[in-house]
Amino acid sequence: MDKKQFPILGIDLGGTKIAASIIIDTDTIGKPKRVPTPHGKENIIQALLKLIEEFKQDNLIVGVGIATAGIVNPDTGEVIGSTGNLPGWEGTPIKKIIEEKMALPVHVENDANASAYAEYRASKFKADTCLVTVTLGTGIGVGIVINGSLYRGAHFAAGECGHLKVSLNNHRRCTCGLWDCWEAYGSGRGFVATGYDALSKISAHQSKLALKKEKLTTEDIIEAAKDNDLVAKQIIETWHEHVAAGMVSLCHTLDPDCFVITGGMGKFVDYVLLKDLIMDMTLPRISEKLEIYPSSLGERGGMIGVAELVLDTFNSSAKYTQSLQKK
Ligand code: BMX
Ligand code: ZN
Repeated sequence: MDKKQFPILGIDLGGTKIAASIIIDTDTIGKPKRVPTPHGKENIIQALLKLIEEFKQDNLIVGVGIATAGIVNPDTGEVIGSTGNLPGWEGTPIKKIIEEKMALPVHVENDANASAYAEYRASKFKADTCLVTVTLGTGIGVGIVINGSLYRGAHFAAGECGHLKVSLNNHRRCTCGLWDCWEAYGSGRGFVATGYDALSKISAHQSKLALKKEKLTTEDIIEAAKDNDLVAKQIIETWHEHVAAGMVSLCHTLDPDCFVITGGMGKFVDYVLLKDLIMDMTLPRISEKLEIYPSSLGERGGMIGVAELVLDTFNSSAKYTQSLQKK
């Protein structure tokens, strides 16, 4: 069988949900299966094992790729850092645990890195020098592809840009324990926090959102904005300013060809507004030719990217064996 045709189970483990699908030749087969991310390390491991078992029953699988939130050492397949978005996940040797239980080769990668790899490999965007994906989800994850390779940093933490400091006010605490991280403002959680901030100053006759003061959701705000609620529209605009703030820092650090926006909150982005905000706050040399695109792969990016990384490990070990045989 051509290695491209090897069926790999790709799993994307985020702070809110786990999604999984069989990947063959860089595409998902059928509709991805989704389950809510359970609380705590043991429950997450059990959920992963259950999903893999279910897929194994109906499909031939030759490897498993797990794209997880958290800082990952892809060589050992261990989660070496994690925020409160996945409490207790730090220190989990996922590769070892799953390989022992399932007798299948496993590759583990940070979720945002896996998405960036998939978007780059899908080649829908021109990015000769640097492609940056921004995953707007429970947190904010960033994946950086430089000259065609994933950039992971000296401690595998490159792209943990959700924790860029975007304010000096000590106003919002991030789930990582630091203050005023980008994701405390620009993620789905940050969006709702901005909503609560806005609602603290208004009454029900100014916006019907005030009735949701006890339990506000992203959908409440989006629906109210569709009904022309001015407070909801302002919350959405402020969220765009927050998303832009971190991207501006990334522009000045990396000078990318393009950004690709992924994650559950990506569908709420107004690309014209976001580009305008970024241009206003970025040196002209950098922003003039900068492109910002919606993801070409949607929620499937993480699974596809990590499945491609599994195949890469097969290819590099095959090359290693061949080189030994030649000696
Ligand atoms: C957090 C961090 C990142 C992750 C990002 C997006 C943890 C558990 N997560 O900044 O590693 O890439 O969130 O994660 O440390 P998601 O859950 O929104 O997909
Ligand atoms: Zn943080």
